[in-house]
Amino acid sequence: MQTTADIITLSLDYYRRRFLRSAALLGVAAGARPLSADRFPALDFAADICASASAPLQKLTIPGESGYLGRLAPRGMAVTLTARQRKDSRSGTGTLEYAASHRGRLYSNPVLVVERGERVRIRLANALPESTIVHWHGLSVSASNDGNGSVLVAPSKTYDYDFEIRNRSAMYWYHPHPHGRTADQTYLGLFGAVLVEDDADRALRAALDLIPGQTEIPLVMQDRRAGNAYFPSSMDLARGLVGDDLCINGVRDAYLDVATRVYRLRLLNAANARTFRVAFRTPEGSLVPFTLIGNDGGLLPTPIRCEQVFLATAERIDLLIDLRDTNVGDLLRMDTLAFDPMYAKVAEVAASDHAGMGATGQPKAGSAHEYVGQWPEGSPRTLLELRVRKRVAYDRAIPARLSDVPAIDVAAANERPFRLGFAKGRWRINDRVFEMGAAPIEVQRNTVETWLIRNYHTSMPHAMHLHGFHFEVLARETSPDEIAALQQDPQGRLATDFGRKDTVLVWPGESVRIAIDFILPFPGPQSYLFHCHNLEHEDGGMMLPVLVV
Ligand SMILES: [Cu+2]
Repeated sequence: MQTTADIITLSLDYYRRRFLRSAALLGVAAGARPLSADRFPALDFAADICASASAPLQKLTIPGESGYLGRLAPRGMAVTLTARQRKDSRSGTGTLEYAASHRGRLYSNPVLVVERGERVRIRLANALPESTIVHWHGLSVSASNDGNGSVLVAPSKTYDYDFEIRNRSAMYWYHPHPHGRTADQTYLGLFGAVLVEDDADRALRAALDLIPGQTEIPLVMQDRRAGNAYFPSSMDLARGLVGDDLCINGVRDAYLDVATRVYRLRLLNAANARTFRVAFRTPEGSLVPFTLIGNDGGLLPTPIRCEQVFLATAERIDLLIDLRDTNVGDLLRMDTLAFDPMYAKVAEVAASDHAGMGATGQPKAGSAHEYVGQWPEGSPRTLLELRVRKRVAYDRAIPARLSDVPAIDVAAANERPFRLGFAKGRWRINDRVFEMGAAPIEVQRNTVETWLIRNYHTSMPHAMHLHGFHFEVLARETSPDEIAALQQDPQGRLATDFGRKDTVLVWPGESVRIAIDFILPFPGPQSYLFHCHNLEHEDGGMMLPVLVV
């Protein structure tokens, strides 16, 4: 299905449109910045890379009760999120933000803390120079509250969301979803988290003496390049854009002071495209096991002892790291381990395309400039350094049971096949590229379906996300060896596959079968989306409309 010619023709028109719109969002006159090979003058980013390599680590910002990623509990009050240009641009946060003011406190990209069953009223105010909309990633809301991009909010206009929290306790998140502009706006800094709380979550906190902001810490992760601009190359559009530095909670290259006890770390991968292979290591490199307790859909039924898990774009993991056996002065590193990014086919062709341009001097489709990354996908890096500073007494035990997650009854389920692949310059689902208003996949409400998502062996990994519904991963088949080595059960499932999910990474050559209960309390047909959450793929049309009737 995929040919060299297909990949080379990643449309220059498509790329040029992206470029001009990005320039517009940055307030740059498009005509003043020609599309040329010197888009990234070498000195610019070389200087920044040197600085970050030699600079000491910075203290991690732990979100507090205001400010960047501050915890904002609406408790029935309406909250206005203003999408706008940041006034105090820091290198780790991008240039855009969701600003909010609540009970006299100011927030930037607030973490909304809500209770299961709570009614939430949010007004999105658009102070950007272009249209936007907010998608509530993982929340089961009606189509009009989902922010699926069918309705956009024009500059200086507002949009009102009003929904009930129907989901289990977990870390959900929100980000823009205007089709074709999602990658730009998210990369430039528009994202935040939603923490849903319920009895299962409170029981865990009580059992382990966890205090949010002290021993329970959200880690909102995004990889960024030097400067504050989104200018993907043709290769970036084909593979997904990966940055050169990691920012956690808006801080580049961070460390965290800890004590000799159990910490709960809640990771959100808000990167456009990067996958992490999360592990903990001593400075000597030995792996230190941790306990996975949750994922996108909340707490797992039981804790799982792990040495490593993959975390794809948009996925979340909830983990416990036990530091009781460490000593004051010890270091522990949360790393991403090396892995094969499995996009060799696209990479080879895009690279040869670029070489061809150099040889002939003639511009070819999608080769307007190339970006030489400092942190290629799959290469190892320390994400966060934990510095043991204090000895404390701690004798709590991790509960053996975390939550009840009943299996979805698939006895009467219809199976629906999906194929992920590449043709004619675009990533596709079932050979289709998304178009607004195109015929959707139609699903009967209150029925159970199984979806078999098959990824071509010549493809690359795709993080598939369904709006509006959580699903159960039933099985992984024909997984690549690197993935199969991490299987937890005969169905080929990984530690992160248990419980419920809203995003699942499907590797090349792999088939993932999921079950979805399309129970829907909202009247009338509701339109959702099924798409790859690699934001460059999504904006390029790797997305299908799903209509639940
Ligand atoms: Cu993809």
